[in-house]
Amino acid sequence: MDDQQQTGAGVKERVAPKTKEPMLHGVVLLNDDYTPMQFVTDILETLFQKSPAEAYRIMMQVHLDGRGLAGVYPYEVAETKVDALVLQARSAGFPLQATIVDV
Ligand code: TYC
Repeated sequence: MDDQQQTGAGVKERVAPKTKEPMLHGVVLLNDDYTPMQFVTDILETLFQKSPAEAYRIMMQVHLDGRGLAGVYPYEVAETKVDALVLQARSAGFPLQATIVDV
């Protein structure tokens, strides 16, 4: 009949916002001695939507440092990117690898 009933048992009062950011995961490319530089930059442009300049920068970072961040996504998207990368690399006969990390 009044406010008392509206806030009674079974009504959970919300203290946190309803929506929550999904945890983000980084896709990290790994260096190897056989995958051509051009193949890596192509993958970064097509699969990770990088500009040609950014794709080249990331590829060179991986080449020189051993690893580099290709992109940051919700887990299932990151997983799908890695699967597509590995499939394309193996189809082309290259050992390119990527791993998923928490960010
Ligand atoms: N190191 C490779 C080469 O010299 C190029 C390369 C860059 C390979 C980045 C993998 O993730 C990679 N051809």
